[in-house]
Amino acid sequence: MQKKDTLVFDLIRKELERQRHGIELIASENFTSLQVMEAMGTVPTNKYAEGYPGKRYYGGCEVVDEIETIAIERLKKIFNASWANVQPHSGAQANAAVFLACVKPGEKVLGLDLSMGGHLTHGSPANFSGKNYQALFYGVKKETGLVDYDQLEATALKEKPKMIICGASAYSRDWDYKRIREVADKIGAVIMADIAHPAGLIAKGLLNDPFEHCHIITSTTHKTLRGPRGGIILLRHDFDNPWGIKDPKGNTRPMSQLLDLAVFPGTQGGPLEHIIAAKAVAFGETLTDDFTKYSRQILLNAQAMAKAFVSRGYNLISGGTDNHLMLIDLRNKNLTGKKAQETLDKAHITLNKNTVPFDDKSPFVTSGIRVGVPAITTRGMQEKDMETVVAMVDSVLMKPDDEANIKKVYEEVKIFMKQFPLYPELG
Ligand code: DSN
Repeated sequence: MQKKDTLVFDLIRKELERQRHGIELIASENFTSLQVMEAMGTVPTNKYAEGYPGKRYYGGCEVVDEIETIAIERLKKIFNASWANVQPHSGAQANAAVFLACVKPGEKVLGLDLSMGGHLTHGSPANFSGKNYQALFYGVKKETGLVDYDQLEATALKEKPKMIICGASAYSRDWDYKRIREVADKIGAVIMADIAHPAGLIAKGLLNDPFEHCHIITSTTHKTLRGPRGGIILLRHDFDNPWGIKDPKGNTRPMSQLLDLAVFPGTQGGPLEHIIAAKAVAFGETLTDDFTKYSRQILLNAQAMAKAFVSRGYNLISGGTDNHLMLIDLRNKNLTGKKAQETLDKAHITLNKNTVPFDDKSPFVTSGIRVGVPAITTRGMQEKDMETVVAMVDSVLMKPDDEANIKKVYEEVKIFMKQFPLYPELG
């Protein structure tokens, strides 16, 4: 019998304990259900299934065909979509496939600047999207912290990018998708909306619906959607390709076919069918009333948390939040994001440093932190608990060099989190 690899499994156990004891405020993280995790560790991982259900390059795909079809159908139902691809290994892979399908190397794309809350794959020079394409950016307005749609429009009309990208990693407000569509229509651009962060809230109709106005939607599955780590691409309307975009052989095809080809064989080989099985389970959960309640609680918690921070003199970019996260400028507290992250880590409170718009510090230091509530909401926290969490965060940040206080908060966090058990079935 094969000997259990205790070196690795002991560390996995240690990670479970870390997750159990800490307050998780990283806006992009969440805790999947046990059945989602269970599905990830199953035998479809052994199967090669290049292609799509009913059209694979390998034999023996009849069962994974059924699994992938369930994932697709459930996902379409969640978002009232007409087509979905559940194979992207991550959000970055989903975005890469959309770029490959819609833009030729060297052509222009327009996205939200990374330093203003955008994402690496929306044109950052460090990423394929900025290296292979000519990336242009819009930002947020200095006075309001809101997306500068006037700048977006002016840049789009002047530069005529082939694709406009909306969506963000660190933006706490809802989007005006209608306005973006009006701009795109003036120049014949495709719109890709990357809804990785707020997808679960959009699924439940709690934020504006990007599908009404944006041509292509991408997302991850592990943030507010609370599924396994992974990516997806969706269309509500299978555009008959008015842009005349061609496949690699020079044929004009519907957008759904161009995107399928861009995922496989364009950017990926064999799909991760065990992860697709877990996506199917998670999408089943998303369709339940319990998930509706969970998503509403995210919004209530985010509002309560924002209020608690503001009442302690924290400077929230844009003054508040419409979604699951907030971005806090720490300059009035004489702290960098780096110092805040590192100090809170010692107290077992996890979040990430983040640049704030018009930051004067580097992305390694930053002037801000990003705080999100999806994970603590999954743990069962409600509005009243936000006050407790913010009080602990504030206690650490106000005395960042007071090791005794940090230790005291660390102990308080451990006791507090016992009220919100995580995976008790795992012993
Ligand atoms: N890294 C993710 C986040 O934290 O928002 C985005 O991909």
